[in-house]
Amino acid sequence: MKKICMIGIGYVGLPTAAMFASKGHKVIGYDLNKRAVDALNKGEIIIEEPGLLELVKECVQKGNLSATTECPSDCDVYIIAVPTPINEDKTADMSYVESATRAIVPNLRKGCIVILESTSPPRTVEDLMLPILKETGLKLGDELLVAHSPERILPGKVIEELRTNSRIVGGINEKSSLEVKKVYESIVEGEIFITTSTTAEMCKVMENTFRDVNIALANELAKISEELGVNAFEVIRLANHHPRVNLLSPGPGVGGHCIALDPWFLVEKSENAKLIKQARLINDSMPQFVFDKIKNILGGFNGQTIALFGVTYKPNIDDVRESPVMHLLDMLKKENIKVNVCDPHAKEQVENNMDIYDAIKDASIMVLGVNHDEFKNIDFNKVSMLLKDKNILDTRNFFNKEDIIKNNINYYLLGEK
Ligand code: SAJ
Repeated sequence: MKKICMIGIGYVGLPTAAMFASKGHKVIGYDLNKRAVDALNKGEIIIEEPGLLELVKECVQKGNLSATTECPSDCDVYIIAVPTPINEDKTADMSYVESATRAIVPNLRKGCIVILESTSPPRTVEDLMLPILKETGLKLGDELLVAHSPERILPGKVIEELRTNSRIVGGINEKSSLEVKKVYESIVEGEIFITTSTTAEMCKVMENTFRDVNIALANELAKISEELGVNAFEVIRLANHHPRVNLLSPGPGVGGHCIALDPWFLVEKSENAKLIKQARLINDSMPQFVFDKIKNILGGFNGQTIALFGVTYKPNIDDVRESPVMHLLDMLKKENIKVNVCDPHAKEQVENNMDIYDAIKDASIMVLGVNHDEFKNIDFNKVSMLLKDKNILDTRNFFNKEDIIKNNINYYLLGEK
């Protein structure tokens, strides 16, 4: 059993730390966010993730998991899971990785392991971390083992995916890869593949880029379908019966702290990343596209009320980072209209968060931004009575069209004229 320091106890670091602790390792979370540290020490969490609270509580009670705002000095393994956001100019902000690496330098001794989990532009371990780690005076790859092992967990299914997903371990040499593989073997049931640190970095960024480019294709299909008078979702449903076609779903854009950001790491690194850049721009254009559609349906903005349902970046989570519906909300707020927001998950993230039917009251349109489960059984008869002008725009193909039309509400769908 190892003593592990998890640097960063956010969406990735905390569940990973808890997972290691549940297997008997002694894990200390190190984070500058005092709120997160205090919560963890009480066996509480400040994010929403199914199963995480129970796991954290159990590990804290057993004494295997704790947190601190000071970098601990006597650990065997240091795992860096800090944010890698992007700057205004779309270049990577690597300051958190850099300061985390600097913070551990005084604490590293012979035999220690350093793992970068944060998604990072390819060559980060080689070009940013190794020069700093050299300051320890330890022989890298021999006395100090270093690797990149990217997290690939899907928010909402984090606990399950941490355990069952396969994992890539990219060491700076074979000895590093093999030792780091052993660390993850205690929590990962999936296969663990060994490669170089830069290949591992490239794999992670390409996985999210693959998804971004495919979503961009679906979003472009939605735009073209509106022009040509077809229903994009019907096209996708039918085309996906082809054995080698798997079109994804259009929507109000791509959010989250991963897919909406990571492809820019490649754009920054290479002028050849042309398709990747274009895909990013297409996905980023979707809030404007939805905004224009709403404006069109209403015949312009002049003091109406809009009921906006769901603002998180995807369903059934509380995360609003890079959420395209939050961008849409900001755009709508600048107009001469009132926006009633209803999001049962983003309780604290939006002001005046309303209940379902309070939000609809006197609105001229109900816009579905995110398909949370709570919106599954909406009573459209009641909605019809409460709406001032009877319009619904579904950006996710989530509502039952017949039910809406039956209740004398105009039905509009993203990807259909
Ligand atoms: N989206 C669409 N259409 C789709 C699918 C998704 O518009 O057909 C949108 C969602 O609404 C959301 C965004 O894309 O706004 C991203 O959601 P997601 O569920 O595809 O992915 P994330 O960002 O929650 O998690 C991704 C995952 N990566 C891949 O699936 C390749 C996850 O495995 C990674 O661990 C995670 O990024 C990460 O941390 O990098």
